Amino acid sequence: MTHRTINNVTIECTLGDIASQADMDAVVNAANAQLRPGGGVAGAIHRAAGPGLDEECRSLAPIKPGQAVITSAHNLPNKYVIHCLGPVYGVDEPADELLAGCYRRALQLAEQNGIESIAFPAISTGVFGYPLEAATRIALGVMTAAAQKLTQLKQIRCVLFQPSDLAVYNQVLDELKGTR
Ligand code: AR6
Repeated sequence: MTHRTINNVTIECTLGDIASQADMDAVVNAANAQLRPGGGVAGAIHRAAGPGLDEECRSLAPIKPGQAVITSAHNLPNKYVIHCLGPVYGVDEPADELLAGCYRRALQLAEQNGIESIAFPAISTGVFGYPLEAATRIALGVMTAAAQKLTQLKQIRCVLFQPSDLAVYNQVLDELKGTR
């Protein structure tokens, strides 16, 4: 697993299913505005969490691109789910700022809730069509910058679904090592 450590915060990249990260306090959902079960990450998270999650989400919806909300994790093996609405590429603008906002807000919610470990999927890079490499630079850029100031979070895991996506994450994380 490729990783780097900044200010005692480990950022790591791995292949896997976001709904099977049993050792993480929190997992992040690539949500839709209504916070309903959908395909991809949202489908996997809601399937594993059970109907209680859908019920809890109803009162928190709708959310806007760039926003994030936190719920309990129900039947998932975690304590919390942080639901982020990424931008639909080519529709929600400025896409880069909205995507960065998702990652920043999720990290802020984690800090406020005493979360020590969190797993992120590659938000917006599936159904929402954000090009993976550009999205990766934003995700890892926010994480590496935020790591300098985190006090609660100790472990940030990027969970990729495809080996080719993991290779891009690893390469960008490697490049960032040279810049800080
Ligand atoms: N674990 C980790 N990564 C996954 C998983 C999984 N189980 N499944 C897919 N991915 P997406 P978005 C990867 O479409 O683009 C939903 O229907 C996938 O390969 O889940 O933000 C919602 O309801 C891709 O790289 O999220 C929304 O309507 C990345 O996760 C909409 O899709 C994100 O893919 C959100 O679209």
